[in-house]
Amino acid sequence: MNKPIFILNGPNLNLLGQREPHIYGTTTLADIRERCLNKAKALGFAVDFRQSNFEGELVESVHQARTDACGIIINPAAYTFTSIAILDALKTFDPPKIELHISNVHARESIYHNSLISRVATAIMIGFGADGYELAIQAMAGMVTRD
Ligand code: CA2
Repeated sequence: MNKPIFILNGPNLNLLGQREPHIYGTTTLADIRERCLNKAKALGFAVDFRQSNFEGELVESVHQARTDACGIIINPAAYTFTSIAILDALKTFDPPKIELHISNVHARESIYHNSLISRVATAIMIGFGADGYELAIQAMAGMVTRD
């Protein structure tokens, strides 16, 4: 049995579906979690799905993933553009890591253009809305199985 895929979500994503539906859609994070569990199960994987508004907590999840996860899918939200701490933590995680954004960050204001996390991501999933999570799980399953 594979180790679980860690799916890590950054600040404010707990509010998904409640504000700015024109950008982030109407799906809640609880809905996304449910969809992720089902998608992973169908592919023979487990998922450990987390959200935190705290940078250090996300760093600690990455540290835990070093021993407990087969891969990381991370939507770092605003920390994408600011967090050298998360970048450094991800550098210590060798298996596949997918950076994910619900919205197409490149079509938005320039503050959303320069991802620090992309420097170390194995792959990037951007702009597919909530579906991006299931697409990333599919891609992750392929990468982990090939490795
Ligand atoms: O599109 C994404 O997934 C983002 O990572 C979301 C972040 C944003 O800073 C990134 O540039 C792109 C923001 C998440 C905020 O989530 C909210 C949810 C509901 C209402 C307001 C914000």
